[in-house]
Formats: sequence, structure tokens, C-alpha cells
Amino acid sequence: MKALLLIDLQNGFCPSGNLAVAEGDEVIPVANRLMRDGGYDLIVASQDWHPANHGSFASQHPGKKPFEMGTLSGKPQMLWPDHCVQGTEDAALHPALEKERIQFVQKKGQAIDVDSYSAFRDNDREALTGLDAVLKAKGVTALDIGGLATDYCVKFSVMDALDLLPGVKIRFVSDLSRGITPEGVKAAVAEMEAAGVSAVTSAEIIARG
Ligand code: VGL
Ligand code: ZN
Repeated sequence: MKALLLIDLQNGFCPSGNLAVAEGDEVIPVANRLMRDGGYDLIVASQDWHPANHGSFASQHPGKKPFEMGTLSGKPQMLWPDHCVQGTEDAALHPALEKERIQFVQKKGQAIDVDSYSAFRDNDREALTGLDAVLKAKGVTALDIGGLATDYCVKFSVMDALDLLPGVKIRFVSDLSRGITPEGVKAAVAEMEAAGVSAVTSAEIIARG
């Protein structure tokens, strides 16, 4: 049972979005091609879905600017521009994404006092989203993961998948992913590799499975 997990393919992380990732929109046709020709039995996605007063927003921390460090519930927290606010265009999945092929969408980041980069678990590692149970119930044995952004939500999702889905073969789909900073991407790729995750391209998946 082979599954694909698309991370946060939302307007907010594409070039005109509130937390724009350079070339973020270039992964949308890659996602569509993989959904069509990647041979997957199950396709799921995550969606960053914050209340307007989310504690990861710099706007909620007087005197702080986006991309500065702050604290949230006593822990260090990167402060972001307001992004992916529930029900807004910024939070919507990209309009060119073939959403009818996605069987399940896991929303995350709703609790104001904790951020949730991973599609599986809040950053404090206390609350699970429930996506692991969905994948286990379907009998998933292999999971390919990619999307936005490589250095945050993709990496955290990959690392949690290793932890929460023992025995499942996890791969990082490189051309399905873009990151916030080049240094961040380098470090994230190194961390995933060190954890034994192989990187694969969409062309390799389509050619060889
Ligand atoms: C993300 C920062 C804040 C992501 C989400 O999708 O990578 N990054 N919220
Ligand atoms: Zn977010």
C-alpha cells in the first residue's frame, strides 16, 4: 500500500502568499503528475490552518518582526508573518492542484499556543493530529513526502513519519519540495539523510515506482 503525502500546497507558501517560498508554485505541476502517474494507492495532504491570533505570528508579539525569534508557551519560536488564516484565500490549497485526487486532508496549527510544522504532531510533541492513525488504518507500507516548505513542515513531517510509522518506508521527494532558506534546505536534507531517509525525484518514481 503505497501513499503520497503532500505538505501544505497552499497559496500562502506560493509566490504571492503571505509566507512565500521562492518557486513554491513550481511544485504544483509536479504534484499533479505524481498523483496521476506515481502509482499511488492513497493520496493525502496537509493544510496549515491557523486562527487569526495564532501565537506563531509576529503580529501577536508586541515589538517583534516576522522572521525574528520569540517564545511561545515558554519555548523558542520562529515568529512568522500572519499566514494561512482559517478560511482565507491564503490558506486555500493552490487553485491548480488537482484536489479531487486527494483522499484525505489533515488540517494542523489550530491551537493558538503551539505551532505545528509536522502533519503528524504539534511541535511540543504532545498532541497527535491523527494522520498516523489514518495511514495505519489503510495499511500503508511506503510513504513518499514532499511539499512546502522543505526546511520546516516537510522535514518535521518526514522525521515524525519515521517515528510514528515504524516499518513504513519513508522517502523525501526532492523536486516536489521548495524551502524558505537555502541554508535551511541544506540542513534539512542532511538531517533527513542522516536519519536514513532516501531522496527520490518524481521522474524516478514515475519510471520505477
Ligand atoms: C510552515 C512555517 C510556518 C510550512 C508553516 O508549511 O513549512 N512554515 N507554518
Ligand atoms: Zn504555519
